[in-house]
Amino acid sequence: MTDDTFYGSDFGALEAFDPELSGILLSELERIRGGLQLIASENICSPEVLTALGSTLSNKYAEGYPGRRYYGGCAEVDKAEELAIERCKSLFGADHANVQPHSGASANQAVYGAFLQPGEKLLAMSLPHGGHLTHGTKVSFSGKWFDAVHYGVHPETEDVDYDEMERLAKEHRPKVICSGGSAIPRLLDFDRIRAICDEVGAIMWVDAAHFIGLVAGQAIPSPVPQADVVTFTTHKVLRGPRSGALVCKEEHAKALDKAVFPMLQGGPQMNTIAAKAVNFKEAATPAYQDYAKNVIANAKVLATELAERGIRPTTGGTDTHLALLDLQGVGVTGKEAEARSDAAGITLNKNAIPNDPQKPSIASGIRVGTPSVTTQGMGADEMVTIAELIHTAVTKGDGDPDHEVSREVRGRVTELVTTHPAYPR
Ligand code: DSN
Repeated sequence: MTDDTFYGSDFGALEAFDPELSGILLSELERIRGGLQLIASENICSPEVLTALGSTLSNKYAEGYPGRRYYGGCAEVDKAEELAIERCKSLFGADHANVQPHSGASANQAVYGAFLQPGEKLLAMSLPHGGHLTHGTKVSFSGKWFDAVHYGVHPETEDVDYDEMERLAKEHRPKVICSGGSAIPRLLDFDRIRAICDEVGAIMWVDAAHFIGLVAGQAIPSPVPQADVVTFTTHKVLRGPRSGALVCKEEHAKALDKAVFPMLQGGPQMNTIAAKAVNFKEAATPAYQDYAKNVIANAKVLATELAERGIRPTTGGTDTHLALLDLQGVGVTGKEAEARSDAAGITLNKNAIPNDPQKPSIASGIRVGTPSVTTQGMGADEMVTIAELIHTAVTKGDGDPDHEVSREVRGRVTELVTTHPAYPR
């Protein structure tokens, strides 16, 4: 070991000291490598991001903001956070960025902290129609402490019902209108949402957690010009560390910064902030822009191919990285489909579809996303194969890994991930 050995990525030392835990880390790596990862909210971040995450910046307490900390010794972490902030602002053309939220949920909490008093009104997409727990559901702080009203999707198009959003906005005069969610396959109409917010004097909050990576890669329109505040996670299509961030208009910077710290969080995770800086640099490259476009192209092929096999994408398809699939036509529940896919080496999740007759723990749908398989370099041909494998596993498998269908599909999955490996050796 030389003086310039980098402390923070010595896996051999961990293996020697703690074979039990290092074995789990290796098994998880093999799990990622061994199957198809189709969870729409996951991705395979770079070794460079992992290196920053596993660095000595993890040790540092740095409550406060760069140049205004409550601890000494912050000169280096200040530089890391300043880099992350500048890169984030430049990537999204934003007035202001806060890179301290520990997660998307924390970034969302900051919006409540900055703009709403307990009991005040929020208008957001309903969870069963594709929203998010932190958008005012009763089981979350957001629905317990704030008065949330929800719009949904249009019964015919299954896309966001902007007329309902407008009607409810005029009726309830919410202080904040939230758009975005976890299972919305179509682009949002930011001009229309801005107009509705202006009509009732509401703050326009876009939770862009799912699609911010597509915005970063210039593959879809950005909400930043219209929105007062945009919250997001950094680990989905964006492909950074598991974390959150927000960007906003200058006039809201102070209130949101105060809401993140000291209102909600203590010491920021400086190693994760460093990893976000690396990620923002990666996302500004032409290679990442190609990636973002390919993510969408792949999702469109996957949705079309599944539709041809009788598995119907809600809204008729997708403009983004994900498709929400209605399994009622093939007579399988989301829960069964998730288990059958899992047994065949395909990781995806059951998901409620709009007006789902099943309870959420069973669900009538599945959600599939292409961020990870696109990172692995898969393209249209592989999407056709994946659609065929999902269809086979879901309609002919039984959830038993030893079932003939599970074994056959797993064999084909192995071929795909062997030619397109995650974390190539
Ligand atoms: N759990 C995330 C997702 O899967 O979309 C949202 O928080």
